Amino acid sequence: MSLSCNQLLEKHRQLWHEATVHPFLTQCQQGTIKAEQFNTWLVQDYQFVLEFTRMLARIVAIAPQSDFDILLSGLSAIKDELNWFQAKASERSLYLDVPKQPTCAEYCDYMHSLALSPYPVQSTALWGIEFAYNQGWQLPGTMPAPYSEFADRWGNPGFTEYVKQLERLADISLETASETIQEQAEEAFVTVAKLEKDFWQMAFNSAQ
Ligand code: HMH
Repeated sequence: MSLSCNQLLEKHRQLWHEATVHPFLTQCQQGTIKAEQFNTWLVQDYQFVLEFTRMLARIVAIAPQSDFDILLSGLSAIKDELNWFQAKASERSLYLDVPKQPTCAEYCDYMHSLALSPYPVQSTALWGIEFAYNQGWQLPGTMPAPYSEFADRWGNPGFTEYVKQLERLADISLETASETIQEQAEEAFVTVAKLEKDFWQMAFNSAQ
């Protein structure tokens, strides 16, 4: 029987909860997150997105042509996202060219290592990464300014639709994948979930 994204969510419900529900996000929603915590997240996530861009480009390089439309729309949206990060950092007088904290570096190294995995594994990881932010930023409910803009970036209907399309691509690729590759895809999903949780915790820990 073939594995699906939905099965992964059901099988690893607790882990997924920890990846998408965190005091960092709850405190954004309550307006009580400290500037130091939010700014740390912002600059580290910019570093993350730079590496994520490369990961997505490598996925395009091995994707079936039928997946190009969706993947290329994602790649094109990232161009806007990187510019947006630069604008947000500038508003906050933040310097973006910072060293990666160990957790961010670990996540970036992991994305790099995925290049060695077959398409169904990379496709599942891609969906997991995007779905984590799509859910994480939406689950707390309406956020106050200035956080509403961040919640909207990953929670807006267009992005939600994009993530659904990524789920479909991953599901289709898993349908014909061998059992070994399906196991690798599950491992990738679990790793992404753990790294997402660690990433929130990294930013949250930066408060004095
Ligand atoms: C840590 N995970 C992290 N950062 C992001 N920007 C996303 C997922 C969504 O692209």
